[in-house]
Amino acid sequence: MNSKLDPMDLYDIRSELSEDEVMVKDSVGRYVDEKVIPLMRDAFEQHKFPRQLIGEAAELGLLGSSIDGYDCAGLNSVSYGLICQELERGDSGLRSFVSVQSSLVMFPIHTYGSEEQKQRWLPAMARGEAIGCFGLTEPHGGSDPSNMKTHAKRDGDDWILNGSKMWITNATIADAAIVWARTEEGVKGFIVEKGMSGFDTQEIENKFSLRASVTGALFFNNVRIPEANVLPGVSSLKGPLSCLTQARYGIAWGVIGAAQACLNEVLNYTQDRVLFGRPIANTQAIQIRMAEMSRQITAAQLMSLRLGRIKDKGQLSPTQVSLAKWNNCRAAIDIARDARDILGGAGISAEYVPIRHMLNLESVITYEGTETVHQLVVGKELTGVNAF
Ligand code: TGC
Ligand code: FAD
Repeated sequence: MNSKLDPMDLYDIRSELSEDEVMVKDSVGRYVDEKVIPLMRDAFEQHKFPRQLIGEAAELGLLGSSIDGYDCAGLNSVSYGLICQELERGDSGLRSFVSVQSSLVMFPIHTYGSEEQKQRWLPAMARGEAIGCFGLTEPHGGSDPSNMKTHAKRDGDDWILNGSKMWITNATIADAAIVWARTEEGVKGFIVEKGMSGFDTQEIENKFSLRASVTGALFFNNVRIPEANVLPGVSSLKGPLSCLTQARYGIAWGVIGAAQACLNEVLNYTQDRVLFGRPIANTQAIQIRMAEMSRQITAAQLMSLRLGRIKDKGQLSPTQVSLAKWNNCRAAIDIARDARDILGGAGISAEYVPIRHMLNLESVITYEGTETVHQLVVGKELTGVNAF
């Protein structure tokens, strides 16, 4: 590569990072290059989440990394973003695992849980000894969680939970599911433990996307939940939606990694692919397409860094997260699809990364709020009118 600038970082975002943030980025980046990337092609083809990565991610302090105390690393939000970016450069499936464990399971326990719940779950989850999942989406429509049917009723000191959740990352491997249910006192979060009577899970097979990630359904048939397993700190939809804000923030960073992996692949490939007597990298059309990828990646990097700094100041608005989740997922999926095309027929082979990232990004642009949901969140902010 002849570029004097770093082709993955044309605006030198690295120079805007603190020493600690650079250290996090580099150590996770090395881990991904050495241990993750060599596994992901097979994992994707075999439709298996490589569970050996859980212990390694835990050892690196990547699980619940933003939490202070409880054996967690206590890193800032920019560091969490960089972790997501590096992991997703490997595969969206691994980033998904870390997003769910950190933002959707440990975050609500830390933010809304009792001290006893925090002591019981957070250190074990940080060590990767306990795995969590997050149940919000239901089979009849995930975009509108206010229409949830899953419900719980008090019965003496316990609650009785009924209903089902669909499309749940980690569903069948989780020791604890944070399940959001309607109650007479508002929407509450329940810690449903593996093995509780009436609680069942089922894996969703034959996915063409996020194949290196476990996705499943959760079923609750009169599951008796003790009061000690109810998150005491929240009784409204704000509870689950605030978790989504954390996870969406990480995704906005994460997809940059997937896009970088695709750009890197075509930068190399087009130097060696000789057509009509010259490498295709020397043609105007290919250069414009790769320049376009670089433009989109740079814009996404700037957006994410700014978002992270706002978040670290405690001034983040969910609308700002929606804008970045929308923008960056759209950029990444467009880049992955175009990279696939630049590889020609080779682009459909798992030997090259774009098709795997492209297929993964179909999930990433859908989960944590579809593109339309985020567009309407921004529209509502601009106009004051709720158009959902
Ligand atoms: P709305 O009336 O707007 O809000 C209800 C209350 O919640 C507050 N709120 C938020 N708080 C924090 N973060 C957010 N993003 C928030 N959005 C809303 C809001 O201020 C209000 O508070 P209060 O105090 O006034 O009561 O609620 P709505 O029912 O109109 O919903 C709006 C809408 C459509 C944006 C929301 O339902 C939505 O975001 N829908 C999309 C659902 C979604 O994203 N599901 C994701 C499921 S989890 C997942 O996909 C994991 S993938 C994991 C992986 O593998 O990485
Ligand atoms: P729907 O809500 O039925 O949407 C269908 C279409 O309608 C979409 O195109 C949507 O944009 C559009 N639409 C919706 N509202 C409007 C409107 N007002 N105007 C115009 N168009 C509209 N959920 C969890 O709770 N936990 C998890 O761990 C989790 N992991 C996931 C992992 C994977 C691999 C996938 C694919 C999904 C996961 N989800 C999870 C679910 C995910 O959040 C939902 O798929 C997503 O929120 C969309 O819900 P839906 O699939 O029911 O689509």
